[in-house]
Amino acid sequence: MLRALPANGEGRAMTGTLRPVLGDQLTHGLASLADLAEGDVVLMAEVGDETTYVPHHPQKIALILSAMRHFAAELRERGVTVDYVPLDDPENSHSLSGELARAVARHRPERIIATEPGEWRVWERMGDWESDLDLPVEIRDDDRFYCSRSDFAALTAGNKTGRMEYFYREMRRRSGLLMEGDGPAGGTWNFDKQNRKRLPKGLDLPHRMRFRPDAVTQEVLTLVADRFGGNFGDLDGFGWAVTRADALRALRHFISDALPCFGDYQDAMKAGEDFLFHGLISPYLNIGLLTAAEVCERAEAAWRDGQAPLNAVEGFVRQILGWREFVRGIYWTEMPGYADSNFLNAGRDLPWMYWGGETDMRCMAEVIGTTRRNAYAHHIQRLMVTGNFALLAGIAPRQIEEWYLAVYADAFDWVELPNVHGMVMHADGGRLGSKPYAASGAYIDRMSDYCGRCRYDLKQKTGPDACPFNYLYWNFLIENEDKLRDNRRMSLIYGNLAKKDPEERAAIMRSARAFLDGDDW
Ligand code: FAD
Ligand code: DLZ
Ligand code: SF4
Repeated sequence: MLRALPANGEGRAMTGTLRPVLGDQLTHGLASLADLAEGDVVLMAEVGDETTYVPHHPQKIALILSAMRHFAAELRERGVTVDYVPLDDPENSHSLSGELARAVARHRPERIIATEPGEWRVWERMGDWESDLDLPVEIRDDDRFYCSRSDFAALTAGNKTGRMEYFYREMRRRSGLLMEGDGPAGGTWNFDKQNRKRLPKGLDLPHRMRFRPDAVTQEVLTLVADRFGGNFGDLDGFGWAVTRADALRALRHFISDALPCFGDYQDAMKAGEDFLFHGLISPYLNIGLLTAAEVCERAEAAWRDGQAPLNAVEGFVRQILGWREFVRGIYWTEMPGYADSNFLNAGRDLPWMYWGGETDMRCMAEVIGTTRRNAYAHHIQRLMVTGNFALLAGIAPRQIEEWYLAVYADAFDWVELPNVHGMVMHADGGRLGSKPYAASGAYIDRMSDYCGRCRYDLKQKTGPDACPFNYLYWNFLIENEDKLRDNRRMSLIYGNLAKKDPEERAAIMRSARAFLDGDDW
């Protein structure tokens, strides 16, 4: 059991520096820990505000609290003084700022050094620390990313139309990853066209490494079950790594067993197979157990050693060096206004099926099922099933954003918000992606085996038995015609819509209205 230092700081010697470390900053090389000195204190606090700002999946809370406790123990083993405030400390103020103030009273430090947080909400509060605490506060850049916030702003300044692909190429040049001389390895920057295969029948899938909870994790699981057991999501079967050593094992296992096929089947979905060839490393990257640089470098080494093909390694590196860095840059350059935009004026309430309610749509049931079981779904499931549905049904951006932020173990505002608000909902009017990823049931059928046993008929376009994605797709295009018709990348689709006669359009809109106003979902 971890205990806080006594709350009464009277009579204590003045400490050098107080260094708060947040639950997603569990990296020994963290910028604010770089010059730890004798007499410094690291503060870590489990607080109610962070465990409840959305109804997090219980596995996400357990992962973070257990990883925090393990990280604190590792720091202590290295001789660092850690002041750790557990969730059930009766004196706990349950806010990060409150715990910092209490720790200042205990230790009377000369100054505070922190690393910038991953959320605007926390960043704003950090801005008040200096005046509230009457102490010098230094906030360091989070250098666990390839591209700092200021670098991104400079790189994309005056270039609002700058797209991920352009940014990614620049990051390849700057990092030297997958480069041959001045050009991309293999002669092309992007192997996406090779990376859209369906899973062939009978293909062997790798057995994925999961981790048995140790005594520390068991204690956290009991606490989480007790306090957050009513949140959406299963806690049984918790198998995430909670230490850097285990996260490194998971990474090695991914690179040897799954990375070689990652590219080919990156977009594929299969009922009952939750992980396929994906990395399962985003929670570790996002809380600091792994760094982006080591992950990309190890993947590149696998290609250079002939253990994985270039289309797989490039596809994987692009997700991290390209997308992950790009969405973070968008978040910090566009916040706080970014979250308020609602380009398509979407406003429907999030249906109960997202929180576990019954649905006859097999694809939705599959993706929400893996989310409940694992606090995980892979990218195409998030984008083209639950995300696509929210886009087509016109769900209010804030409600669907809250869902994504709550239910995935890897969800932090800086990465979740641009993916949902921008990539999925097009609520930013195209700042992140040039067009909405809207798709009918045909896409889901092409990339999965979900449709075969669905109660809805993929072949029917309208009517009570038709696949809802079919008419919702066209209805979405009709409803948003004014806003999307002039988008150059939508011209082909709007050309197809123009070919539909008034009767067909009316049937589409009738089916959509009947479905959306009904109680089938
Ligand atoms: P892999 O498929 O193995 O990919 C490798 C790594 O690439 C991931 O671990 C991740 O770090 C990175 N990556 C891939 N795509 C993206 C992306 N679009 N943005 C940022 N990083 C990416 N990722 C999060 O880390 N946190 C989120 O809250 C999150 N929310 C998302 C919400 C939606 C609607 C969508 C469409 C995507 C979201 N993603 C998010 C991106 C992506 O789905 C996850 O990173 C990925 O599924 C994590 O699983 P993996 O480690 O097996 O990834
Ligand atoms: C997500 C999370 C949770 C569930 N709990 C804590 C916590 O108890 N203490 C803490 O320091 N951090 C926690 N976090 C992570 C924070 O929410 C995260 O650091 C901020 O959102 C900034 O990214
Ligand atoms: Fe989903 Fe439509 Fe396929 Fe059913 S038929 S699984 S609703 S895409």
